[in-house]
Amino acid sequence: MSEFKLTSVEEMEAATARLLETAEKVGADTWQLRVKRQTPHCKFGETGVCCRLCSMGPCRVTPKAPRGICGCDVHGIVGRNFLNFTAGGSATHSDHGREICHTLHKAAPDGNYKIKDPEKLIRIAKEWGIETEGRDIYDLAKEVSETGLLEYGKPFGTQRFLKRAPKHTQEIWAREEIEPRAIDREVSTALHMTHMGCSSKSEALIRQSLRCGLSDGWGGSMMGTEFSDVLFGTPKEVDTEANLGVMEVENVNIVVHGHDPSLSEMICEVADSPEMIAKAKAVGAKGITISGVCCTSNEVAMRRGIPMAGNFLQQENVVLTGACEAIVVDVQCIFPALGPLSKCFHTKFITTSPIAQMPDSDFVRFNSSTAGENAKKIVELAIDNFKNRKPELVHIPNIKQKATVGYSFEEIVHKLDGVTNSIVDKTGTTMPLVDCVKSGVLRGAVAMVGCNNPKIRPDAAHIELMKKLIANDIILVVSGCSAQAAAKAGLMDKRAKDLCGAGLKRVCELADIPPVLHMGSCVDISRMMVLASEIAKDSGWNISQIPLVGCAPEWMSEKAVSIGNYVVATGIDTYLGVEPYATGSEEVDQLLKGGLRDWVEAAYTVESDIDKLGDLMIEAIENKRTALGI
Ligand code: XCC
Ligand code: SF4
Repeated sequence: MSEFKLTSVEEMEAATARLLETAEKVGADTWQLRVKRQTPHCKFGETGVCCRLCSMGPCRVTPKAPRGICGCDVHGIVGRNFLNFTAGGSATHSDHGREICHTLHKAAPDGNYKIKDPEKLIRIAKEWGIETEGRDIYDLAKEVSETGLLEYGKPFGTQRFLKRAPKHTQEIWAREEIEPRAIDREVSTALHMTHMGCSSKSEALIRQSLRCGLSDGWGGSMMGTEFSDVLFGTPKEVDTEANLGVMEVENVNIVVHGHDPSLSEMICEVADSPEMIAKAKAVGAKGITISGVCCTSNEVAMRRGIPMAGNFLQQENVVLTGACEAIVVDVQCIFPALGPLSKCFHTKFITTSPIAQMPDSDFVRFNSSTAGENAKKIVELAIDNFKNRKPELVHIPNIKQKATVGYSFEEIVHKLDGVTNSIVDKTGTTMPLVDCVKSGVLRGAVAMVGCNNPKIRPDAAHIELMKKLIANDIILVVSGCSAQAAAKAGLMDKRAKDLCGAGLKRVCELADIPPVLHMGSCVDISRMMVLASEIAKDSGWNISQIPLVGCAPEWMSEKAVSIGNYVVATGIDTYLGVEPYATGSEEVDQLLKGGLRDWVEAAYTVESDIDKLGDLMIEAIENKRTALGI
């Protein structure tokens, strides 16, 4: 085996710079150019003080004009904007979860979608009080998915999955009146509250932001994760690779991008068939390479070991290689720029969802009853396109790292069993992890998630923070584009244990894991909620007492704010590298960065100096240890 060395951010930037030369040659527009044209950003927008919720406006608050025309003050305007932003994120994640419920409903023994993890389905059915004895598994899937779909609009009660949380957390949610009811209701209530002439009290708006976030994390996202596992298998440890070098010059390259595994799973399935491979060979390719971008990539990497071409701000790079026959997208985080960009190359930009339709794309409507045919059509389009490559534009950066991924909650528990050496049987629990934290072998954990954002040097914050934390014996659970940053750097290679402090290194050796554990896509942050809950139950600590913090150093999307809200509302202090648009109101800002602690025992910290952000997290973890007396 060759010597292990991390890929530096500089090396990644050099690879990008080379691709940008191609962009210039073909006259392509790239995000790097658009950032320049958009800078500086609008200060009113950035601080959240602009309101355009009615046509008397837009109103923007300044010292000279402290209220909108309706009389709303800055706290109301900033609070409403924050709630609106959250509602957008919650709706998006939850609608993804709903699609998965529908896919599960369509599962059939002879259909496009089958059930790969029946045990998990039975476990959820029992959890929800659904009769399982003697039932046909597909019949059960129908009832469970229908029950799941009702979680979106049921007239009474609260989310079923809330019962997974420790008692103390459930009591907080009840006390603070933030238990999410039906998922769609929380989004509707949010939009109702922000309508002209409704709520303008910042406290009420932030409270609903938490509730709406919780309906995502403990509702829609959690169903998205759980039912994806039922359909496509609960992730287990699997080896893969990451960064642009996973694309293969002699193969037909299909890049899957977006979020919903129903599409990408089917593409992988079809592309693997002897029929398609023969077709690829017939056009002069050696085979077919599927790789991924963004969370869809995480989904298929976690379950199939499909390589990850890159994360959010690398999506244009895959086209710039000149070797991408098709970039196939479903929903979320897809740059509309891919349309015009693909026109500068031979690449087919294939949109598939009515929810994400874009100009300059080929629309192949994807639908769960015709999924097999749709996927076949897409793969064939890509194969036929191989001959249209322009050889003079082809350049795939020779840059990739090995990664071991697939750490679902179930897999983490399974791996932890390897660490157990006590007389008392602790298998099947998080106790080995708790013991390591108690003894100080591990100082704690950070859940690092989220996107890239050009406001932060791409990937640098993720990677530098991870390096710093593991050197301090802090283990990482990661998801989304943060996970891909880690994988590209090499931090998911088990050999990265050598970069850890002595304690974490020992844990990695005993459990045979890398120090940075890939837990999946953005909806899979629900896995982290389950992990935190189980640690709390096993240890007897409250979630807020666990030496654990959340972090999104390069976040950008509405979904990220929804996530932040449910992570904080679950009792986990959360550290951001980019300000949410809320600094324009001292009241809202102080609530988010401190006041929330009185409600849910956790709050936000925002720090754009990344090194300082790392220090603050380490300090918080150490403080939690001191408070526990460990
Ligand atoms: Fe999107 Fe989920 Fe953000 Fe990446 S991390 S840019 S939301 S793909 Ni979730
Ligand atoms: Fe202006 Fe009030 Fe209308 Fe907002 S709701 S645009 S602050 S008048």
